[in-house]
Amino acid sequence: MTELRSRPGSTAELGARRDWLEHAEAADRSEHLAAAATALRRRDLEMITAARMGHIGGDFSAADIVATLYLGVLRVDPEAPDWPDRDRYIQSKGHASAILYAALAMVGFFEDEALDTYMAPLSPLNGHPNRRHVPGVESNTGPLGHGLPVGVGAALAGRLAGSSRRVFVLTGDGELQEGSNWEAAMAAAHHRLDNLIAIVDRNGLQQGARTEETNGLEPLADKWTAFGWQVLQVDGHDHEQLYQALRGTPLAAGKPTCIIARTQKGHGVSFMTDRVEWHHKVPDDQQASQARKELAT
Ligand SMILES: Cc1ncc(C[n+]2csc(CCOP(=O)(O)OP(=O)(O)O)c2C)c(N)n1
Repeated sequence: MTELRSRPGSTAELGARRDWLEHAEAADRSEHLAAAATALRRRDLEMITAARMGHIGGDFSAADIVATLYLGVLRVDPEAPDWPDRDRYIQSKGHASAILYAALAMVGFFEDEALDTYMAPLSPLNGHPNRRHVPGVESNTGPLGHGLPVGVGAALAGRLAGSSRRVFVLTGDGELQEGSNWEAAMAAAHHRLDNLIAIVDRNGLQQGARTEETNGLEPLADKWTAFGWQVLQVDGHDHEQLYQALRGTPLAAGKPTCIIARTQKGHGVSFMTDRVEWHHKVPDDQQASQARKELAT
């Protein structure tokens, strides 16, 4: 198996980008993050088209969140991926691995060309992320409902170690039907984990159906509030809203934060948007070419 190595100079590059974003006008920041998210979607499309496998719908709903986190929010170091005080990003919706890998490559945890091996035999870039094989991956995920419990442990460990690290967990909304999330939510409030931020990719679709038709989640914000969390709702495709919400965490001392990001599955490509079949459908040649055109700007 190929060992993935960081891109030389990526730490300084990412630091400069994060500083630039912090001091930029809101409109410039949004434009920069939007361009990055579109580049991630383009790369993701090529990975999935080449592998003939993947979860493009959930990748595209999360792309703006992932771009904003990696470029503007997370204190991580691509050339020192195990730096103890780094922020932890746990992508609990592990099936959306392609968008995570594309982001890790974009900021330099490994070279872009490794993405061409996505899901190939012996590639470290499996369909579900493996922290032993991929620098920057903080937790193996795939079985839904595990990321938040792991995040609670990481946040508690951070506090015990006296670290200023924050722990961000991205969950799908269908994923919230797993009871383990609610045990974790209860424990996080009990331990007053204000260094823990859950982000819900609220695209309204799961595999094969709408969440509200399968096992309804609403009133979702009230549920998190009742579990003792501070809750914020944002447009999950609005980069400035995402940037301000994510950078503004924790929202309250002594409470974990939940950001409910309203998104669309397949966002960015017209014929995939809010279409349940694009959970894990692979574009044919004509669809891929149409998608490329729509993602060209
Ligand atoms: C415990 C578990 N059950 C079933 C699956 C199969 N599975 C993979 S993705 C998915 C749907 C997830 O829906 P959601 O959390 O809303 O993710 P998104 O729509 O953002 O892709 C399912 C059922 C799984 N990975 N883990």
